[in-house]
Amino acid sequence: MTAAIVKPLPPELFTVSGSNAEMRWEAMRGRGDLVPVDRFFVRNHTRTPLIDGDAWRLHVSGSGVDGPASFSLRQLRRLPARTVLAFVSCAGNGRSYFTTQQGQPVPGIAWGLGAVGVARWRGVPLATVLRLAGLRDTAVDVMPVGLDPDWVCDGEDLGPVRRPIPIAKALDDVLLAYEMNGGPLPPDHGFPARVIVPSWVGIASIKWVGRIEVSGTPLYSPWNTRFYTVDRAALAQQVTTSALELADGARIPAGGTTVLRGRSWSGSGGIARVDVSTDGGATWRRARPVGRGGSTAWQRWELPWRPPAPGDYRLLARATDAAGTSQPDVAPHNPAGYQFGAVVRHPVTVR
Ligand SMILES: Nc1nc2c(c(=O)[nH]1)N[C@H]1C(S)=C(S)[C@@H](COP(=O)(O)O)O[C@H]1N2
Ligand SMILES: [Mo]
Repeated sequence: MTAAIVKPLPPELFTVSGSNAEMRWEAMRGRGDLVPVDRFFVRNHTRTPLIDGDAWRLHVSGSGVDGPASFSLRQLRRLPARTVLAFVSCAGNGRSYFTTQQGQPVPGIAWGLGAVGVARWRGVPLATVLRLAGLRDTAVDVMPVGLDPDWVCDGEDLGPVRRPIPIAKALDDVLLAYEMNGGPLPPDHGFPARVIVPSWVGIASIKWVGRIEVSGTPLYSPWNTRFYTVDRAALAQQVTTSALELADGARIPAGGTTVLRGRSWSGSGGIARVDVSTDGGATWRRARPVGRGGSTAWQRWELPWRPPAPGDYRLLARATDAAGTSQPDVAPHNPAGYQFGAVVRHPVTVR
């Protein structure tokens, strides 16, 4: 039996939990916008399938297209390509803070803030493929279906991982990606092709797509009815989140100036500003933006800090999105612990 994740998972880059691997934030310290494949987080419901790209075909069918149509990888590569810099961020990212910061136990993978990554994705706009399959103007939902093994949950076979996207979003900025950071999509991230749904929760970005159902009536799967929902509504845009490029409990040298670095991202149109507190939230200073940001990626930022004395500190970063909404102090509780978007109190030790 092969491992659930194919690529190496060195402990200095990842925290592994079953078939999932979280990026350690210190692994991005001082780096550019892109998370290299060797440290990009992996969320697998089951395991990474090894797919033969030459034999693979993408099938598009359903009542929302004239089709059926099918495409080989070579055919997709010959279509006009587009590139997008976008985060993939699990809806459960930050889940452990419901417990550690808010005293609310929640089930599921106890992610820190490392179930997120930004990559440069290249591929065909999903709109192009849908139109080539004869998209009808009655289409309402588009559901990519993964080729990974069926997911069995508490003894119940829920079928392949799949989740519908409303037609308006599918035609807007969704990409059928076959490249990541300039190379072919790696097996763990969806080879030969995955969907990238910019700004949305990670589950929308289905990996290893083999089939796309296009329907004139609303589509349902356990992933938009039972999981990745809050109050029965399917999660869509990811919440605004900030993370420091530091380990939990990182040691910061006393007696000098340290540059604090971090990143913030938002599913609602990018980051307008980031404020940082080094005194537990009493006072705030505006961080300096670094690099280009962009509405579907993240904004890097930095702030010099001279700790006044040795001791334990809590570092807080609060981002404000393009609409002027700032991260709250408390994330709204929900039973599955999705979308922890509150300001995280990051412990460090100065000595
Ligand atoms: N086919 C398939 N697609 C999938 C998943 C999966 O298990 N199977 N996991 C989803 C979830 S929950 C997330 S957060 C992202 C993670 O993408 P990554 O592993 O490339 O980081 O993929 C999504 N797409
Ligand atoms: Mo996820």
